[in-house]
Amino acid sequence: MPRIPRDKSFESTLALIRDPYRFIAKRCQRYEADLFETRLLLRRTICMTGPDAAQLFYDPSRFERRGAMPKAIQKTLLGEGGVQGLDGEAHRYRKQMFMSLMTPERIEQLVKRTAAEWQIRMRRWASAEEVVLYTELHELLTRAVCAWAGVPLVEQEIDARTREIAALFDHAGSVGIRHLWSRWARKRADHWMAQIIGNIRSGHAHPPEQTAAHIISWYRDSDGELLPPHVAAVELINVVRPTVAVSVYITFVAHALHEHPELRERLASGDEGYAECFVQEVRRFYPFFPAVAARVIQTFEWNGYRFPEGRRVLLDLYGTNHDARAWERPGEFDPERFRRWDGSPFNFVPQGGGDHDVGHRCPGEWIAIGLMKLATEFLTRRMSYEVPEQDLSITWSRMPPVPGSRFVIRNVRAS
Ligand code: HEM
Ligand code: MYR
Repeated sequence: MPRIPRDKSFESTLALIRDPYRFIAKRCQRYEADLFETRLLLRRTICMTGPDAAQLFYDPSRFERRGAMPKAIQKTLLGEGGVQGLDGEAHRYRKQMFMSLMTPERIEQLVKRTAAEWQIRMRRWASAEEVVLYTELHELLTRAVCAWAGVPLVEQEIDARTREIAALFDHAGSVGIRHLWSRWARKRADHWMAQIIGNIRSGHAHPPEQTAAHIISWYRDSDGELLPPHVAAVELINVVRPTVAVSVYITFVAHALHEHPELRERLASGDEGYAECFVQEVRRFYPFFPAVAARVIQTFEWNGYRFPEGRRVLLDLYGTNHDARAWERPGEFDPERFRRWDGSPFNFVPQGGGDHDVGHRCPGEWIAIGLMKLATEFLTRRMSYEVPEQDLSITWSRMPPVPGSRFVIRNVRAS
């Protein structure tokens, strides 16, 4: 039986933190295998990359999520008690709640609401000396998604709420003070959302029926009970937070347009098919969510390798999106490749892979794509701007790895 290659170092957590997006693929190349074993956060962990590994990882009979995510990520980014840590029937039941929010009509309404916020902010940007796009997008998206989701925002609180939501994804994957700020933001955000759920349940607030706030407040779980208030809060944040995190992808849209100005004309012509290919290539090309974690349910063999019960397994998302077995010239930014893409749920996994309903694949993909296309339209057709000299390099050790300058623009004009 072949043995899973073992990484030489005793504990690899530091190496992973230093280079979270390339850590797994680099070592797999070194060991000439799809997988290797190491110790991460003091636990033996099998790290895997590529489409075959993704297909294995997304077989729900092999892996469970219970207890797989590091506590530090649950105490910040994800929260505790949410859909991400559920398995089997309980997961499928809860997942339906999220999937029911993602109808084309509802997504169209979110896109429209977001377009209105772009219009308002664009006017403000026109009179500003310089605009930091990434941070501006946090507030723009917070306003849009809260309105859409039925989450009330008091005007005086918007700045603080925006910062809290952004801290959940912008500072979760860091160490030191930034990480502590993310933990504090999680406490504040959970408390805030639990209050909103309480107001709805007590009849003091009545968001429209189709909104996430209404649906989550009144959702009956697989046991027939309403979700405990803190769990409902975590799930409502699971809609708001990642929508604001689309600011990362939109910043990458702006980055890609800057790096490849020759694409602008084609995008500005309103070619829908090409815009779709462009945003898909942004999601493939840029690093964002590094890896997903699970645990082996019962010992099994795969390609002769032994996966023992309880072992933690990480699937490399960035590396899979750049795997040369699935992608020609993976390091080149080329939207056209999506005209030839085979549509496999295992080779293109920026937001996870496999099946949306049965597995843990992100239910927010259509929102991300919709908001990225809208941003492309604004940045190519509905406004003009200049990109001054700045540090646009991607900091590979940062999660998420937004450009150093956070993308500054100036001389913004509506067009
Ligand atoms: C799950 C990435 C946007 C809601 C996930 C997963 C990833 C991911 C990697 C885990 C997949 C897995 O465990 O196998 C992203 C990225 C986004 C994004 C990079 C871009 C900003 C969204 C949006 C929403 C959303 C807009 C909702 C409005 C969720 C939820 C889950 C999830 C609820 C848990 C699903 C489950 O456990 O079954 N996302 N996501 N995400 N995402 Fe997203
Ligand atoms: C969201 O769910 O809010 C959208 C994506 C946020 C990505 C933040 C990236 C840093 C988190 C590190 C996760 C490490 C998992 C092993």
